[in-house]
Amino acid sequence: MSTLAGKKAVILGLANDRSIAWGIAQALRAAGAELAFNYLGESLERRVRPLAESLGASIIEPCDVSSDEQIASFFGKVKEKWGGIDILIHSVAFANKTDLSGRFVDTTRDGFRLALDVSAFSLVATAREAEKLMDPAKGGTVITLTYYGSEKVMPGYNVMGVAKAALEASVRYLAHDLGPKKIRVHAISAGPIKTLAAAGGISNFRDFLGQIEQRAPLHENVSPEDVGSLAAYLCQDGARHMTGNVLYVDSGFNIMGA
Ligand code: NAD
Ligand code: IMJ
Repeated sequence: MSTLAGKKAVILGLANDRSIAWGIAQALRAAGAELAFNYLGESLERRVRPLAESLGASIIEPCDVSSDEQIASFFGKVKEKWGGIDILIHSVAFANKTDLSGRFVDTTRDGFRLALDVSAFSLVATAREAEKLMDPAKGGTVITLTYYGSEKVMPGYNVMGVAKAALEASVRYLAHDLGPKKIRVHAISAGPIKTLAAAGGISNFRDFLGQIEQRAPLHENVSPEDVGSLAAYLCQDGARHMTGNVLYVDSGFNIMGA
């Protein structure tokens, strides 16, 4: 069943084979999509290129989303090679490690700016580029990744929680702007998954995984593949009347009050 046959998807945020972007890439590819990837810096290029090539990717180019020039040059190359796109996956976040422990009240201006720039504004900047490459007759899909720490306090998530709140609000405003062009915008709120961005020195990460097993209705942790299934669903025609949502892949954790 090739529900995404002939669709062209840009995937931002692949780092390695544990990345959520990898689960999404595999699901989109399995549904028949053609894939383009970015990488951040040369050391990640060595990891990203073989993974991307194994899924037959035709475009693998650098893009640091904190740079307008790199965003322009990346999407310029996509336009050159493909002419247009149908799907944008935004799976990128960054904050200073020092801002992901201790007290949120101690966040510096620069730390706040960095987290919001890379983790929230980058969706706006890349959605704007995607809009130019999407055909308003066919429409398109933009998907970003978020976390429940945007809504409720998760100790240590700190400035990233504030960035995710801005990201989720951006999804709604983008959905309003891009709706007339049949471009649908969503955030997938994933439960904790042990990726580079999660293992990277977060001391009590295992406690968050344990909480899902103990307290979530489904008592099981989620995987990048679970997120990929929903992303593939949202990109196909059957989801054409959905936009602006935050959808949970968290074993139901978010519904619990105690
Ligand atoms: P990951 O480390 O595999 O992916 C994060 C990606 O962001 C990396 O590829 C990294 O290169 C990229 N990145 C960071 N700064 C960048 C920049 N300036 N320019 C371009 N790329 C940059 O980790 P992941 O867990 O797969 O994270 C993907 C997304 O999922 C993030 O938005 C994260 O907040 C979100 N998320 C993760 C979890 C989790 O528990 N792992 C849960 C919910 C949501
Ligand atoms: C991250 C920090 C603290 C608690 C956390 C997380 N919990 C979860 C995450 C409970 C699930 C992972 N997550 C949802 C993220 O969005 C992570 C973003 C992130 C991670 C790092 C680690 C390394 C670094 N900077 C980072 N910036 C953003 O230097």
